[in-house]
Amino acid sequence: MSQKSFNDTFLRACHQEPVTYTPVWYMRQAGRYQPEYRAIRQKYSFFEMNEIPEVCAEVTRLPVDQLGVDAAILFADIMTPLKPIGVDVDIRSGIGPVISNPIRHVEDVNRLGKLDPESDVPFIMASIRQLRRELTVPLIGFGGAPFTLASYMIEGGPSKNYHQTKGFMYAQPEAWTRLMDKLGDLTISYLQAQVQAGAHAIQIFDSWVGALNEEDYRTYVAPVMQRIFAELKETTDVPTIYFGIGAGHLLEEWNQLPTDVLGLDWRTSIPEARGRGIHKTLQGNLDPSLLLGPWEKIEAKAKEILDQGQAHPGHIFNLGHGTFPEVKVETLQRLTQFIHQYSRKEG
Ligand code: 1CP
Repeated sequence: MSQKSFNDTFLRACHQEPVTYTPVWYMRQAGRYQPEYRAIRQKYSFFEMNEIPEVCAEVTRLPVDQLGVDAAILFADIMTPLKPIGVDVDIRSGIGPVISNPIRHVEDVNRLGKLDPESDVPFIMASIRQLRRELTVPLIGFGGAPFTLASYMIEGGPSKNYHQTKGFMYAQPEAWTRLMDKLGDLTISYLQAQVQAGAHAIQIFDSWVGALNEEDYRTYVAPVMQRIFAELKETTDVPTIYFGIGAGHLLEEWNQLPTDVLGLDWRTSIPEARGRGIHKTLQGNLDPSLLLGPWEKIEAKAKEILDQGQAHPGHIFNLGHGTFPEVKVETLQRLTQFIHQYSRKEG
């Protein structure tokens, strides 16, 4: 079918190897801004789309075919592996994950089961195997980090301030550690299974960990993240990416973790991160809201980010957070073309 050769530019950038242009993909590149996604979503619930490998693979491929991005990200959610361990989660349109049995006490933590990826989420493995055969760009597998998963499990849904999550962490530190350990085990086995099935890289989303200060991050979260990345390094040979929002103050902490790539949101510039001694590959960091602005402003900012990224080996262009329903497909198409063309000329 596909005669195109495999494009490994994204993987080369992860490893800080020379590239002929700056690779790009977009967080939430499969989603409601695409008419094709909306049409499929009308027929299925989120988890049905996720659990039928043909549909999952189709939605994963959509942005690669439509935008020309340099990597695909598996269509799933960070909540996907939590259902089989006893978390009653639903994804509601316009809201996100909603959990009917939130964690309140240590007994709720003890009740959580253990994930066996091959038997509990076989559809994820099947989707990855299918995509591995079809794609000509790398496939990114992913999972949520323990803090961010715990925030949904404790709050019962999206939150603005994470009071309940942090309250649980401060008030019940032993139960918190047990929860981090369980979610750490789950994350390791889930991500190892994705790599075994064929994922070329792994991104761990710690979207909400920026709610913690440095000291609390070090005490309550860094140990589990250290264990996850160290085990993945030891047992797999794929690059890993760590990403969070509003977490610029944690960069020095993140830099000590055995991960290859750090994702920046738009609040921390690439020169600032480099100036603070971050030498890993950086991924980011165009403010997704700018995609609603005039093309001239998008182009000027993209140029600036590309120039900053090329000043040091290892840059992957991305948004500072996920794209969203109001963004136009044409804007992302034009941006992708521009990134490829401009960075090639410069490079
Ligand atoms: O192309 C892709 O990126 C699709 C795969 C993907 C990924 C990587 C989805 C599908 N979700 C995610 C990760 C995810 N899910 C994160 C980490 C990245 C981020 O910060 O955005 C988080 C925090 C979630 C939780 C979640 N699921 C939210 C956010 C809620 C909040 O707290 O603000 C939402 C809205 C969802 C639902 C969801 N997941 C994915 C899609 C396309 C959607 C929209 C679902 C729909 O069609 O109704």
